[in-house]
Amino acid sequence: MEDPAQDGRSQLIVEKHEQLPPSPPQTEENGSESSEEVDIPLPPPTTTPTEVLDLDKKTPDAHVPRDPRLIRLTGVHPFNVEAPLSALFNEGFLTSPELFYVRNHGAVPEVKDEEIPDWEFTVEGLVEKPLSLTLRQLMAEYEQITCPITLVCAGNRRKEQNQVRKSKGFSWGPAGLSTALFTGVAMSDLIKKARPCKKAKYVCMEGADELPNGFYGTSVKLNWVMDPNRGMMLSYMMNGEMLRPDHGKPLRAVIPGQIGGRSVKWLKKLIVTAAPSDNWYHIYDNRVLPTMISPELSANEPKWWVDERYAIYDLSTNSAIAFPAHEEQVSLSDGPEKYRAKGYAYGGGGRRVTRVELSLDKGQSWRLADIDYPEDRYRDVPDQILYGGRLDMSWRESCFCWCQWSLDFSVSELADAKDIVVRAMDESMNVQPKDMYWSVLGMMNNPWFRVTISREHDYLRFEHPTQPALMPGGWMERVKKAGGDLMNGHWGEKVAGEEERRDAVEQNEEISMTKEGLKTEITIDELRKHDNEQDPWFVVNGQVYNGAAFLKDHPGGAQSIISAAGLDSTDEFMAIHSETAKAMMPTYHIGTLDSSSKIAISETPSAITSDSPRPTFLNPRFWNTARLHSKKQISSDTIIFTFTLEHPTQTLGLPVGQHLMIRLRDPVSREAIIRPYTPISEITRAGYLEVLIKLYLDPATNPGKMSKAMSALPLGHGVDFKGPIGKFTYLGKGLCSINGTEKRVRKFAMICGGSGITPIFQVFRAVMRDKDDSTKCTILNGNRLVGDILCREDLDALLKGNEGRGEIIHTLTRAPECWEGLRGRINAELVQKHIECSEDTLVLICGPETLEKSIHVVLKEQGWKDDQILFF
Ligand SMILES: Nc1nc2c(c(=O)[nH]1)N[C@H]1C(S)=C(S)[C@@H](COP(=O)(O)O)O[C@H]1N2
Ligand SMILES: [Mo]
Repeated sequence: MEDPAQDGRSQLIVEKHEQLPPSPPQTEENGSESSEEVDIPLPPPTTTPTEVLDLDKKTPDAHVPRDPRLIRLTGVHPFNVEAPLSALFNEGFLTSPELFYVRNHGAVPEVKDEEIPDWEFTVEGLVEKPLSLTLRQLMAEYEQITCPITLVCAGNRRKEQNQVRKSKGFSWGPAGLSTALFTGVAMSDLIKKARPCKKAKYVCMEGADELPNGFYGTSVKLNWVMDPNRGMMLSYMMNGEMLRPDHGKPLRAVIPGQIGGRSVKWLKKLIVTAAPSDNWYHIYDNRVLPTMISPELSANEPKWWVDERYAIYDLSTNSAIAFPAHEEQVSLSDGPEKYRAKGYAYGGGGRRVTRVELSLDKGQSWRLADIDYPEDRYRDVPDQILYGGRLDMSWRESCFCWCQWSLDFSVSELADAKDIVVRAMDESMNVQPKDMYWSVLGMMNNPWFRVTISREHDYLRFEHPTQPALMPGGWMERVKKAGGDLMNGHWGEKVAGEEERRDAVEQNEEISMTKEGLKTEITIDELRKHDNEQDPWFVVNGQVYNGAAFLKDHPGGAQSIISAAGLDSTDEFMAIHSETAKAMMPTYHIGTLDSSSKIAISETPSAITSDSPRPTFLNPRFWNTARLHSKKQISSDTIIFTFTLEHPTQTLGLPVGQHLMIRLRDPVSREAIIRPYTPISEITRAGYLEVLIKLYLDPATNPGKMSKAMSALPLGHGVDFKGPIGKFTYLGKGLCSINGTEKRVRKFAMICGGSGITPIFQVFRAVMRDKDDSTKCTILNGNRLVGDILCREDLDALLKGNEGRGEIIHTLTRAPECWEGLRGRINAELVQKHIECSEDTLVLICGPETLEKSIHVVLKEQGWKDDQILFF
């Protein structure tokens, strides 16, 4: 046999592969034909990820570099991801491999580049001539073809099903599909060569990924494999590059027009059989069981799973709206008059999408959208070799790819509408249904895709049905929270005569914050006159309060009241005050804003706009926006979020010891989520801000709102900050300012736990950095596990050269055996031993409420006075 390495084609492929990142794709002409201009869509620019993300380092996929933009749908591992819908759509017809959705049932098999040509696979079972061959042989001995194909996971859009009723599947948004130019060999060529026996009816496939229930495997029908119109192939190349690890490196099946689950990756075996695959994943995955089969029934009666009629092969007709995007805003006052809605559609089994229709009146009337079928452009060009394979399209009529639709609306008609719905129809007049067909695996979800429109101030706001994964947001969640029944045939909107679902409505006792009988009306002009320190008036929920009498006693410091003077501070107030604090409010209530002032105040700009760049970022009275630059996981539940400030030379403007507020909006209720944090980045650092945040995401303990919102925050997204706040400032050399009064200390006793270290860290760092100063610090840091100790290396580094001044004592409640430090909680004994009560010592405490309370008691017993103790 000829040495395959001498073959021009495989040579070419290897060359291509070695150029990393790949060069922009080119087409190569077929020797005999003259070169002609090609007018076919070519892949978008691509950057091969080269870094293994920190997240993946502790998983079996620690060998796979990935793109951080992908949204993880099943935690960190296994890797199941989709791109943000707009990012996917904006890539155009073809998707770059790094944004291509991934569905991995388990760990990615590791295959080194040099092992690629020797990858072995077999064709066996009911065949006369079983084959065993290498990828090198596949590339050298068979005809190579290239073809654009869209893969779609059967779970695409499943989050909508999960909103109606939890299915047995994780929550895909509408970006569980991607398109690439696949190069390889027609599956039929191999099967023909192996010569199937008469009884043969199916081709089973098996991958190299070993899972809890065996290797991943499934089957397709043999007569479809042999049908050129079905286009099934074995592929090793995607968009002109060898397959990347997540997509089956080095060899996979590509089964066009059918659900992605049939396109087995890391392909090792083709087995020709008389019956469908008995692989566990073929039986218990990729099915649409009848709608009345509940999760319980399906678990108790296995017969539902083995019924081949419920197995999914061809995709169903489907479509979605990409623009307006979720939470997109369109201005009513100073934007263009037209808005172009855009989205995608696909059919199943190679059937063409022949119309896409949109409605602004819930389906009473429809308009035809324009459809662009980029796939057709490959059929029109002369025969040629693309990426070493013959572009195998000129004769094909099957449509294996998504198409893009668009339709122009006037902004005013959008303003009059409540929603936009889209539906697609294929060439067999198969149209998407209005209502969802719920089933236990939540697959093949394809009802009309609906985006709601709401008018807010002078813009329109759009909401998609859901957001992928556990990300909050979408009208389905909102409707459900408001007690709507999503399956009532009207997307959960109230219809006349329908009973409200009481159980779903959250009912909270409201605490009254107004003085009974008080009728005084106050205008915005009067309010604004009181933007001073002597008589600070502020507004919460349209009510006016005078904070003067409370300045000294305010636990958050006088400054935060003064900062709110003359302003509406509803969001911050409601976000950070306890019920006890709210109950105190009637005492300070002095009147109600009159109705025109209420409107005026809600239009107060939230940030000062100025032309010259501001030297410092924070402003105590107004919110300013910084953009999320990156996230770095530093422990199992703690992430450092880095934000970029407005310009590279801007500093934060936060004195040591003070805090800032972070504001995010709950995407569903638009309610502001505001929490105080102390950044961990250097106070003097320009251009950036780093905040360490512990995330409480355990579904068992009701995930925190802020945690959910922060973890769902995409890179590049804006977050609002305001500050500084806090009654304590460290001025340096032992000098502190507490509520405006200066005090000199010789020693700080710092007691903290968990993420309570962050404000302590700022002060500790400032003290330790000052080399010609004698101020001392002792930190008592209590945690559960070793891994829970935050910033440990940074803390230790600060001790260097400060022997005798700084001391850090760790104690763990769940220490491993090898732990040499202290064990147990921070208690009276520990405090007594390490912190001596003295006039010139100040205790700083920050940690969980239980810790703060118990330490307070301990300190009082040991003779400390309240003015020596400061709670951060
Ligand atoms: N070996 C193997 N093949 C597999 C899978 C898998 O987990 N293991 N997942 C399947 C499913 S359900 C889908 S939707 C597609 C996804 O292909 P992609 O990750 O390249 O997008 O791969 C299919 N092939
Ligand atoms: Mo899938």
